[in-house]
Amino acid sequence: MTTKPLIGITGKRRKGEDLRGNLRVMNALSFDLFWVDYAEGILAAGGMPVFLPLGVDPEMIVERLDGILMSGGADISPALYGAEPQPELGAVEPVRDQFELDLLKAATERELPVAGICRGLQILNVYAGGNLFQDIPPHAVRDKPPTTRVHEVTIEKGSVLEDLYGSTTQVNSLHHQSIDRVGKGFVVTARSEDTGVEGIEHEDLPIIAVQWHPEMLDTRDNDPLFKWLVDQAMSLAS
Ligand SMILES: [Mn+2]
Repeated sequence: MTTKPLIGITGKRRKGEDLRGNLRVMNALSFDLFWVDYAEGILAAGGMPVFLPLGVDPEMIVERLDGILMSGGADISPALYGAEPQPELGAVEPVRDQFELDLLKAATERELPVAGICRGLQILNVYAGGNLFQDIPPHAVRDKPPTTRVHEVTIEKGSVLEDLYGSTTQVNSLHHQSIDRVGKGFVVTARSEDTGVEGIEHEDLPIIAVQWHPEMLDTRDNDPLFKWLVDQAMSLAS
């Protein structure tokens, strides 16, 4: 196949006034922002990254995409999993939350391959009816470079993640939230030493997600998660 599979990548929206170096005349304008490292990981794996602006129609874009990468970012509104906000909750982005839930609805209906990273794992879990711990400080290691592998993850035998990473792997950890109750259809296949959820996969659909950030590690360009997503998407695209 000569055509590369199209992998949609989610981002976030900011006002111009919140962006350094922005012209003041554009303070009231909105900007959609995307991390380059996710796109680089997809490119290295042989895919074609497509940044998804928040205004795009989820059903229409899903018809054109071959896979989706749900990226990291802000905390998810606790109201979406029936919880009250706790004091440690960070700023939430309801427009992004709703866009991503609609995107996942459209993607799962079409059985599109989906990979989730950090917030991406969390929104998949919330989409599936699970909930989150709103603050788990030991995993928010933000005083070291994001390439730093700060804890081990143990991976379930026979899982997709084991196939990709082996039975254990060392990972970075920038998240201050994590999965509490797992959503319907998902199984936990990776955990940290303190038993926190670090990876999930779907029982029937081509969906896997991790709590760490493979796109920030020095192994990014050979990371098996990006390869898995592109390979899955390729079989759909061909
Ligand atoms: Mn962690």
